[in-house]
Amino acid sequence: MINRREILKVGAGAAAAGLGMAGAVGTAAAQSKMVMKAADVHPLGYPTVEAVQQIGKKLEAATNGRLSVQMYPAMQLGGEKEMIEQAQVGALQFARISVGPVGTIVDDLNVFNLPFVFRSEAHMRKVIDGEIGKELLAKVSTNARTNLIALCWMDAGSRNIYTHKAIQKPEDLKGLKIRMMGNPIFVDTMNAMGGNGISMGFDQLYNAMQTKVVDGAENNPPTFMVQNHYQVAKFFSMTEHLIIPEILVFSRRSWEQLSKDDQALVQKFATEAQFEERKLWDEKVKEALGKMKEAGITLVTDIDKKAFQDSVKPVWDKYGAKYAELIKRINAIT
Ligand code: GTR
Repeated sequence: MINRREILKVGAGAAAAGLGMAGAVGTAAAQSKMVMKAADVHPLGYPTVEAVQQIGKKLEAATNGRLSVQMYPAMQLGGEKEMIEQAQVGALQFARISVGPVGTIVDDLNVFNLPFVFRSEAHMRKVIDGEIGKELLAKVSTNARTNLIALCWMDAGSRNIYTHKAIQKPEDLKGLKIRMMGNPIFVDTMNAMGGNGISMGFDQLYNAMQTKVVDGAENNPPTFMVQNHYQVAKFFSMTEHLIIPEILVFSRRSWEQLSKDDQALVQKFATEAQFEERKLWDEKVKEALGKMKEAGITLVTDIDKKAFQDSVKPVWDKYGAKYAELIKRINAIT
C-alpha cells in the first residue's frame, strides 16, 4: 500500500509544478506534456475504470500524446474519501467516486442517495442524462468549497444486501450489522430497513467482513464479484434499495491549469464516457450474475419490496422535505 501522506506530498508538488508538466508554467506550459492521474477503487477491467482509460486514449490521440491519463486502479490511492482529498489539493486529477460520499460535501446530491428515489435503473439513467443531471453536476463544479469539477455521471446499477442468509423482508435484517457508505443517510436507511447500519470506508470492507466486524454489506453484482466479497457472503438478496450513480470529478486546481481548449476536450470525452460506461456496465452485470451462479452464490429474488419501501418512511420524513421540488421533477420523468 502506498503511503498516503507521501502521495499527497509528491502529488501536491507535482500539482504546483503543473501536473507533472515538463515545461515552465504559464502559456508555454499549456503546450507541455501532461500526465493526468486517475484513480478508482475498482480494478482494471471494471466499467468505470475502462471508461476513464478510454478518455485517456482519446486525449492522447487528439493531442498527439501531449495529454494522457495514468490510471491508479484498485484503491492504490486509498478509498474514496482519500481520493476526494487528493483531487481537492491537485495531487490527483480524475477521481471516479460514488455519489454516496459526495453527498456529504454537496448536499443537493443527496437527493440521489435517498432509498427508492428512482423507480428503476432506466429511470435513473433518464434523470442523469437530462436537465437534473446537468444541474447537479454544475452544483458540484460551482460550489466554492468542493474544489472539484464534476465532469459526468456513470452507472452503478442497484444496491442489494449480501450476508450469510437470505434477506426477503425487514425482519430478516434484525441484529445484522451491515456496512454502509460514509453518509448518515445510508446508516439511517439500513436502520430503518431493519438492520444495524455501520458506516465504513470501502477500503476496509473486505477485512471487516472476513473478521466478522460486520455481517454483510450492500452493493451491485459487479462490485460483489470483483472485490471478492462473494468469498465471505453467500446470499445476495435483490432488495434494490438504492440506485446511486457514480460521478467523475476533476481537481479544480488542476482544471485551472488547463487551457480552455484542453478543458473542452476533457469535458467532451468525459461526456462521451457517460454513455460508453453504460454499455460496459450492462455487460458486466450479466457477467457478474453468471459468475455468481458458478461460485454457488444464492441469488434471492423473492423480496417483499413493498415492506422495504414502507420501512424507509422515517428516512424520507427526515431528509425528503429539503429536496421536495427536485423529487417532484424526478418523479415526473418517465
Ligand atoms: C461501489 C462503487 C464504489 C464505492 C462502493 C462503496 O458500487 O462503485 O465507487 O462507492 O460501491 O460501497 O463504497
